[in-house]
Amino acid sequence: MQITTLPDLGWSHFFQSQLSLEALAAELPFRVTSVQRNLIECIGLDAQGQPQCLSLSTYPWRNASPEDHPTVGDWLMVDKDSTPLRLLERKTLIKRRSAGREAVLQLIAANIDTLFIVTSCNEEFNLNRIERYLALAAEANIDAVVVLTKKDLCADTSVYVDAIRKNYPALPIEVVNGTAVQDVAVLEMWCARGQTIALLGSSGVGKSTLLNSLQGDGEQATAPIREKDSKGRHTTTSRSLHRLQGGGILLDTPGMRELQMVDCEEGIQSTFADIEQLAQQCRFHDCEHLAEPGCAVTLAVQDGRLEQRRLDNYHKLLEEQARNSGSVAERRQQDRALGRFYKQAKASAQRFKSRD
Ligand SMILES: Nc1nc2c(ncn2[C@@H]2O[C@H](COP(=O)(O)OP(=O)(O)OP(=O)(O)O)[C@@H](O)[C@H]2O)c(=O)[nH]1
Ligand SMILES: [Mg+2]
Ligand SMILES: [Zn+2]
Repeated sequence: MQITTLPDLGWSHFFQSQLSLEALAAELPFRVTSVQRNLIECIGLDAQGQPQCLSLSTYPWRNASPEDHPTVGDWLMVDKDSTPLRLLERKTLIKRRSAGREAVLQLIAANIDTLFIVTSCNEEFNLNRIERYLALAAEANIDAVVVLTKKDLCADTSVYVDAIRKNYPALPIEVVNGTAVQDVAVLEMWCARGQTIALLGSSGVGKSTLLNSLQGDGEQATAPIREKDSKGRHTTTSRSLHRLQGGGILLDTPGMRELQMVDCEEGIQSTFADIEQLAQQCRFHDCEHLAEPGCAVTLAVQDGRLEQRRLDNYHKLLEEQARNSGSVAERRQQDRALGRFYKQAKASAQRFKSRD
């Protein structure tokens, strides 16, 4: 598909308004399409307005905190010699605590307009996981759509739809056979020109299959899931942006084993707004909804208005985000202190040298 203008890549007034007249004359915006360990791929228009891909091996602010590093979906300003200058302010940002022991932030994507939460009508389906993704979207202020795949392999998809609808009556849910081009057409209303959509979901749910069907002639690799437990084989291994037939931009992601919440308190609170509302009727204003007398939340569980599973997940996600936010903040401080130490060491080495 031809790229002739920046809105074809998702450019909008939000980004344009961050540029001075001088910047508009001297710099060019490029959209980050993939980030490998030491290589950032971007796409934009050159000074003549022709599409151009850039591969950047470095950028001047490499030592900045993790949140300031380029991630897929970012807009990067470069000068006429293709030297990266700075990132534009993001409209939205999806992040997690990185997998592994180190308490560091990992950016998943920037400037996403709609999140497709992909899950399938089989054993993979899990309400706790859907709530986790919903909280992530809510925190980032991104509209979410649940895409239920593999309807062709399921006798009754209404069980899955009803389970979600029960707590989220207004949430868009689309049930599709991801391998059928005519079926995924229901998703096109979110995929118009200028829109950026991200796919999130476990390995094997059919994210890359959706991409291929939405592209018409997509070539993203896909692979069958394991028969015994419906688990995927982690076929996609990195995040990448793709242009769709309808004009939108789609981010395919690898199925993540672990999507640990960080800095996500408000997102969790709005995802569990029913619990937050019940909590206002608890006898104690600092009620933790565990075993306190006069707790309106546990009462709702007892009389069947609230699922115990949902309350447990609410507690779990809040605890997890508090723990991760604390350790990530601590790590941030340590990094800053280390940064200051290096700076001082460098300055005194220079002073020492200039005395020679
Ligand atoms: N019958 C049927 N098969 C599907 C559907 N969606 C995906 N598949 C199949 O499921 C398998 C896994 O699909 P992928 O698209 O590779 O899954 P993924 O989510 O990209 O997985 P990772 O890249 O590992 O994260 C492939 O064999 C697809 O053909 C569907 O709606 N119906
Ligand atoms: Mg894939
Ligand atoms: Zn309570």
